[in-house]
Amino acid sequence: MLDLHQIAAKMDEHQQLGKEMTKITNDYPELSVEEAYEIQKLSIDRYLDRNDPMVGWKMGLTSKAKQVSMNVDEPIYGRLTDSMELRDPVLHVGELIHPKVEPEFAFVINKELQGADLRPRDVWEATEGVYLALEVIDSRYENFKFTLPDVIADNASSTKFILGTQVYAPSQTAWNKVKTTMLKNGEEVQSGYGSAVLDHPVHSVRELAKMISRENLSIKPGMIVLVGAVTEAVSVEAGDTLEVIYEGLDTLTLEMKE
Ligand code: 0L1
Ligand code: MG
Repeated sequence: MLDLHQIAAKMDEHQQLGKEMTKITNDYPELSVEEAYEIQKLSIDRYLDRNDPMVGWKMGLTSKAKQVSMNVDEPIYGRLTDSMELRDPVLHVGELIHPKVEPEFAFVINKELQGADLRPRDVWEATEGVYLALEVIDSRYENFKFTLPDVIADNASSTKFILGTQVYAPSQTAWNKVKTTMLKNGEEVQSGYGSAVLDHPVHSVRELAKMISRENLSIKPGMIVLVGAVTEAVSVEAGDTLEVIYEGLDTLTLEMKE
């Protein structure tokens, strides 16, 4: 019998230990998206019980290419907690399974955002600032292979993230036009524009508010929203250095260590 609490406990254990597991849908092929979001919530409740509070949300599958590859027509969301935020730009890969890094933007929200029909200006009015950000994703499933309910239950592969030092005024930049280039050990590996995120990152925050409103949830003041990847994610291992150039703004660097 499907026991969401039991699956959430297992998910949490594998996330904490950085330990691979087989897909939930191998045992429960009928697992629904709604049940998967419940598993996600129950597993994150366990973080909260360990005094690891929620600091924000992340959006995933925000590029058309990723949606097509997973045969879905809407993004997914995950929950970010304090322990996921790196304090220094160093990633210890020994604690992880098969980490990948992707460039993102993070919106910091200072006014509650709720509902299914927000306008871009509602989001801008509630955005205190925008940070450049890197997200580390590390699916708990073997070979990074999963179905939609699996990845939702695994908190949208959330693992770690880091924000740049500088905060930008939301109106300073056309965030959809920011060119982002990722160098791994000095070699260009990916590049893209902010428009890869649902045409404009602001739409990602609107979409998040819409999706969580189905559970009567809202984006609370003080929350961070990682809006989604600007380029494909890049696999990393100990000894690698990633530099991500956000043209006209700044460069973020991440060092991979054992
Ligand atoms: O942050 C992301 O876009 C990841 C969403 C989950 C899919 C994946 O792990 O590639
Ligand atoms: Mg991401």
